[in-house]
Amino acid sequence: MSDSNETLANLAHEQRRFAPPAAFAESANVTEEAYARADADRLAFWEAAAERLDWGQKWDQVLDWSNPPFAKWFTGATINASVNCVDRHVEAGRGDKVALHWVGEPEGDARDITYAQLLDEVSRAANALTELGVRKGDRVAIYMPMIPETVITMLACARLGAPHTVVFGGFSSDALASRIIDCGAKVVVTSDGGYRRGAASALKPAVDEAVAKVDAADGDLAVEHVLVVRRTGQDVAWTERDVWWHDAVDTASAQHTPELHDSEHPLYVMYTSGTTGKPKGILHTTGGYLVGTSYTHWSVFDLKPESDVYWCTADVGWVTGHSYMVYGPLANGATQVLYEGTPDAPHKGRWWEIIEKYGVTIFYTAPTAIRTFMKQGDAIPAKFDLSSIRLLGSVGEPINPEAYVWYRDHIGGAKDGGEGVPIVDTWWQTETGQILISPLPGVTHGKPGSAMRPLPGISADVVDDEARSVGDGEGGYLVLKEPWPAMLRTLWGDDDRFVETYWSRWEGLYFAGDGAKKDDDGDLWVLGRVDDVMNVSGHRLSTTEIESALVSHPSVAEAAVVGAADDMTGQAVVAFVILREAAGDGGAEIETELRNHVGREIGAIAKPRQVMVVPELPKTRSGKIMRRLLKDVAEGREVGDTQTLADASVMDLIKAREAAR
Ligand code: 6R9
Repeated sequence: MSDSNETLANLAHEQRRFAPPAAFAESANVTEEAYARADADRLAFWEAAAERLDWGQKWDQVLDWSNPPFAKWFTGATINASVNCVDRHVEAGRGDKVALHWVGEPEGDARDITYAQLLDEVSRAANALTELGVRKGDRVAIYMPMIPETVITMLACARLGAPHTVVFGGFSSDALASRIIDCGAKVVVTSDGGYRRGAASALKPAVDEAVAKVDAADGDLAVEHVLVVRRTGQDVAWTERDVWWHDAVDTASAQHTPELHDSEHPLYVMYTSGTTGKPKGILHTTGGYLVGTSYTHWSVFDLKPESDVYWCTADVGWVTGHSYMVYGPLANGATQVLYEGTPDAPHKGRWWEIIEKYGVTIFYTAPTAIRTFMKQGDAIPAKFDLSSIRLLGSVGEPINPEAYVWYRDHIGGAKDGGEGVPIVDTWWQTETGQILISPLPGVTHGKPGSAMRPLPGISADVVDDEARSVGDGEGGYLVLKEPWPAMLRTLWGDDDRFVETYWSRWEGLYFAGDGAKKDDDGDLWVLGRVDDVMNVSGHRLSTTEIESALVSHPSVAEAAVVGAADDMTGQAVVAFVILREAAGDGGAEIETELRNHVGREIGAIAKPRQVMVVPELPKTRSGKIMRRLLKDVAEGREVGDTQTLADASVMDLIKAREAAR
């Protein structure tokens, strides 16, 4: 990717730097010392992190890397993830502490759950699942809205050693069926429905369809039971394999004696969003995963369990919901918010209202959400008291510098001369299980758009086509050079595909699939998937960079850029933009103005051939733009598979806009 350097260099003109506030740095959980300690002895560093958890048998070996790329962490040790997330806090006298401030979408529908109550509920659910025939090693599929029972079911499965697979509630019955079949789940846990955008939506019908598809599929697989939570009270069809949660779980005993599992016992399978091809079942195991997620949750978010109120807005059907809503925070004994609905129901200030009400101190969300709020205008968050916030996080995509600065100003208190709170831009993947690249908020200064440095104990680098480490100011591929505790162990049932997908490009290196660059200070900028790199007249251009240039224009809230086939230039830049509300329809000259703006920011070569103003962009539930679909529009093709879109109607809106041009 060396020919991309001329355009990559443009990002380096970002000069803003934000040092950690002095008071924050003084009391931070982790200081500079951690990097030196990890550099001196990486395995001793992770061994010390493991001491933060409760184990049965201790390990013989921290890492067994004798059969790469198949890692084993904390070999010979035994542990129970559910005990670490629940029982041990109750045993330590913190049973009355709130674990979950659950907030339903309908106003006033909320429930606080203490660690002691969580222990009762998880124990009951573990007993009920046992009663339904779930044994250690069996798989359980979870297809639920964001309600406490979802977290309870995950922890109950972990307690039994029955790996769960959570399928996002917005996915179709086909997607659910293919996941059930791939991992051979024998029980499905669901609800009648949930609340989203002010209305009750249904879930059970999709489960019924999926179960019928599993029955009809080849092989002897069958879903034995469907356990159903009554959330909305809507009518549901009922068969003899269905069981109500309130019949099975509420009546079960609240005493459950957990078994310890091997450190490498499977904890869960998470299917990646599957933007192309058959979804991959990412397998995470128990001991190393819990070490990696709990340590990074404590260090990156500077969690003070006694005083913080933490809120991660991710859906539990995404890996962030697993690592930084369930396992990391609960292992650390955090108090957190769990919100069922969408940010705009019943009004656009709902998230800020929740922050004010619960005094949220640490807030973790995605760039796509931040850009939506930018679009709606500064006045909405300004109506709420957000002064409790002391740390902000971002995950899921590169955060455009403008979005970073807006986040810091309007949510992090830096507007009107305020000091502002640290922002952690956290890079990681479903596969990595834990955050790998991020500032440490009491140590690293923030640089808008850069994820900065690998965390202590992590060996990441940017390399060229020959796997040579690139110099400062140069771009290439993001790789990991050493194993880390929460790494995926394989793809469920497909070791060959695991090796082929992640470890075959260069000997001994994990290739993350992302392009990145080192700036002149050696800090890392993740530029997005390498397949998002365009080639225009022989120049390599990154979609992220052009998108950031567009978002830096005062009229633009969001942008997605694709490379469309072009007779003259090979590929041409086509941009889709959403305007800020204050910009109205942008006026007749908006397209020319935005093309010129990109020309000024990056260079004439990056000027879009075409700029389309659209009302929405097609996104997966985790907020990633599905550029593949936009490319279909840009190249005038029939739009491909929209199965994993959070909202499938978006493509109709975009096509209608294109037709009206
Ligand atoms: C946690 C999660 C992983 C891909 C990853 C990269 C992108 C995530 C990012 C980021 C730039 C960040 N990504 N965080 N890019 N800066 N802070 O998102 O997992 O859904 O598996 O996606 O997301 O492209 O490779 P997952």
